[in-house]
Amino acid sequence: MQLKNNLKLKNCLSVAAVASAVALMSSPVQAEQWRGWNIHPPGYPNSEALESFAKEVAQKTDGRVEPKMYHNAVLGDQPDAIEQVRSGGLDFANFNMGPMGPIVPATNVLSLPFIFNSVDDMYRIMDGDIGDRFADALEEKNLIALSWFGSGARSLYNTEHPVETPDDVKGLKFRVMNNDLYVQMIDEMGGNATPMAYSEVYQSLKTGVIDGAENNYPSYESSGHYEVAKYYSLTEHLILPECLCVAKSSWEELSKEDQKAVRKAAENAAKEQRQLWEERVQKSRQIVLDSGVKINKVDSKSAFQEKMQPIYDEFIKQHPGLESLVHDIQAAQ
Ligand code: GTR
Repeated sequence: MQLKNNLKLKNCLSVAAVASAVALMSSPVQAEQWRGWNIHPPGYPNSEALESFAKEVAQKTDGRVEPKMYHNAVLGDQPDAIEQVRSGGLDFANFNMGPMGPIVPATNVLSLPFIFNSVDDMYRIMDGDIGDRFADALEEKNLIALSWFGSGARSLYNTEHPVETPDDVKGLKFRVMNNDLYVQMIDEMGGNATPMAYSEVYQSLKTGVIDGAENNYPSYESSGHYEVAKYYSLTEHLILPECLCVAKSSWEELSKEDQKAVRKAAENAAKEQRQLWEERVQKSRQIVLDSGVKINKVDSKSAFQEKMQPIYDEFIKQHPGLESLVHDIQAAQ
């Protein structure tokens, strides 16, 4: 009886083993659930493009990768999110190159004020060999930059008065992104700067902790900063590219074929973002004007540019290895 039961048990076990082996063979490969970070609200050009990226990736990999977007920085502020993507805690994100500087020193070249003459120059240069050099530097820090988004030109805005000359910056306290170069930038203009998370700027402007900040039209508008800081002055001191970046660890889990599909989806997303961007700039400009914002041109851009020379000199002194990158960008315009 005992023997018979043992045999029965053995048979049951082997049937179960075969069944689970069959189930394993026939079940589809486990999909990779990818979490994507974004600082902007739904509907913003970058957010729309990221949603398209997520959709195309799921489609083109036949569901082997299933990206999901988390907008509005709900997964953390930008400097934290950069660390999370670097460590593979998050799988992908759209990052501005400004707060990337402290982690990937080469990207600080992009934060040198007035390094690009126009947004078109920035696109052309980032889409070419020079852009690849930045992508290589990012990869060394575990970030795979698949395409470049635009973020227009950033200008100063404040609660007090129009900025027409660098003298008008004196005595004002500005929020800057997390990067010492920007503290120095405002310093050279004669103001004070404090690095602060994007999510804290609205309240800080409202309560007078800061007098101003700097950003492009779409962010100035979508963040609501224009409701409290009514003077927008067209200094256009920074033209920063942004990346669609994937965590190196997530990237390396993909087959060559899926990598190709994901890269293509990122390139398509960049195309969409750049197009939507142009439309949004016009729309945001109109919204802020309608709300009573005073937009002014500065008297002379070169007056601001000249003030930036010490930043270039010091930067090259501290990073002699990056001098050629600075010169190559300048020579390409
Ligand atoms: C926006 C940019 C964000 C973030 C923000 C900021 O223009 O798209 O990634 O850098 O500015 O000022 O923090």
